[in-house]
Parts: sequence; structure tokens; C-alpha cells
Amino acid sequence: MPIQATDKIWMDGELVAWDEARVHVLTHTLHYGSGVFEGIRAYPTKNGPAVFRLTDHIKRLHDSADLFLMDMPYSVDELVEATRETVRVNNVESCYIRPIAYLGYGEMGLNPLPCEVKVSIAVWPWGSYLGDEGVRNGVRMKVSSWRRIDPNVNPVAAKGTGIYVNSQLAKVEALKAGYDEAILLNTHGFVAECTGENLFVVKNGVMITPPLSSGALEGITRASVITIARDLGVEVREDNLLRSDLYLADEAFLTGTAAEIVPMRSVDDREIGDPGEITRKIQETYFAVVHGEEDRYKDWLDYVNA
Ligand code: PY5
Repeated sequence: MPIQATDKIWMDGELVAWDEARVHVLTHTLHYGSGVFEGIRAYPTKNGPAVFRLTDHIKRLHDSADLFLMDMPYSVDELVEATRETVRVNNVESCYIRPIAYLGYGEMGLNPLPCEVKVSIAVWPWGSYLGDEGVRNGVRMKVSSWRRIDPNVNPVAAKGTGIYVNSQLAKVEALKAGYDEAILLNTHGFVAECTGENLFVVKNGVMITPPLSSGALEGITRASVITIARDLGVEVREDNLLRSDLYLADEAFLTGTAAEIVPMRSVDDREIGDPGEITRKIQETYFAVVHGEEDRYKDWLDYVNA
């Protein structure tokens, strides 16, 4: 799906025309994967566009930077305001939001500390990452032959650009084999997560998701779904999963900002089948929440025109 251009991109404090938002070819991060980023969404509501859990995402961006000893030149509050402004000036009802902090041009050694930290925020309309059909009827998953990066190889709690080479290998392997998305096991053989999503299985009415010690990212959608499920009276546990737990699940789904909530139809050709009752209920409630239709979770929305 090609990126749909909007008007302006926020770059280091200024709103720059979309086509002018350029970086030098010797930008440090292009060579060594030394950036950190976020994926955020704004949804249409009856009070105009609202960004879902904006401050939580920007805090995670700051945490990612801390993990790589990157000095963020803007505070959480400043980036929250910059994000709101970028959504506002581009006049979009709903969009995906991509803030990135990266090391700019000037140094080429592996010591990143002397490099200048640059920050930009782009927004554009982006439909469901795994497609509307996937959201409705589920996607076909493949357990990857690539393992999720070990937390002692890279700090996987960070959304670091270089870490995503691992995700890309798994994604391409799955696509070339005719599947929609990959599931990565960790170095101990337990299920970690997907290439850009967390995952849940449902067994005997209980929702189970791998713990963060599996190497899974602490997804904001994952956290939101855990809260929503418990409020709906569904038991949720964090527990290690084997690949056979995926094959024998009653229901399974993945969660992420770009993908949203997507049922799994099958894993390695073992049929899970049509989206189940708990999956549907979580999907339905989540979409109502992000569109501002559930008062109980109104603190999760940041209205850009407020
Ligand atoms: N795990 C990984 C490795 C991720 O990259 C993401 C988000 C998640 C889990 C889910 O986290 P959250 O619920 O906080 O979004 N992935 C990005 C996203 O914007 C990039 C996907 C292309 O969804």
C-alpha cells in the first residue's frame, strides 16, 4: 500500500512541505539503524479527530531513546503538542502517525553519542495494515524460522529501527510462502509476538498472551485489550505459549496500532477457523473505544481540536 502524501511534516520544530522533508544520504541512522520510532493512530469521533493514547506512545518513544542513550531534544509534552499540531494542519479525519527520532548527518563512526538527534512526525491516511478482509475474516499465520531478537542482543523493549530487520526477515519469509503474517518464537522456543503486533490466544474462555519476558514489545494495544477484556469479565493471563498452543487455540488474534485487532484464521495450516465470540467482542469494543463511543475509556483519547 503506497503512502498517501499529506501537506506537511513536522521536522525539528518546523512544519515542512511533504516533498521537502528530506535527509542527507550520510544520515547516521540510515547506515546503522540507530533510530527510534512510534506508530500511533488518530480516529474520527463526533468531536473531530482524536489521537489514541498519544501521551503513552510519546512516553514509549522517550523510553526507547533512553535505552539507546539518545538525548531527546524535545520533552514528552512538546512532542504531544507537535503531534496534535501535525494532525490539525494536515486536515485529516483519521490517520496513522509516525514520529521518528534519528541521528543526523555529521559523524560516521559507530559511537552515536556525538551525533545530533533529529525528530520528525509524519501523518497520512492508512487503512488497516493487514487489510479489511483480514480484520473481518482473519489472516493466515506462519511460525517463522527466524527467532525474535534476544533481549540480551538488543533491547527489544525499544522500538529501535535496527531491531526491525528481524521483523522484515520473518515478514518476507511468511509472504513468500503464501501467508499473511509471521509469528516469532524467542531463543527459548516460546512464542514472543508477530512482526509488528502482539498476540493473544483464547482457550476455554481465557485469554492468554506471552509475558514481556518473552521478548514481546509492551504494546499499547495489548495493554488496552487486557483492560477492555477484564472490564468485560474475561479472564486474561500472561503465560508462556508453545507453538502447539497456537495450533490448538479456540480463538487467536493479534493486536497493534497499524494492524488494530485481527483474528487469526490458521497457524501453519492448522485451522482456527472463523473469528470466535471473544475475538469479535474485543474487536467491537476496541473500535467503539477508539472512535470515542465508550465513555469509560475517554481518558485514552486526545482530541486535536480541543
Ligand atoms: N510488537 C511489535 C514488534 C511492534 O512493532 C508493534 C507495533 C507492536 C508489537 C504493537 O504495539 P502497539 O500496540 O503499541 O502498536 N508496530 C508498529 C505499529 O504502528 C509498526 C507496524 C508496521 O503498529
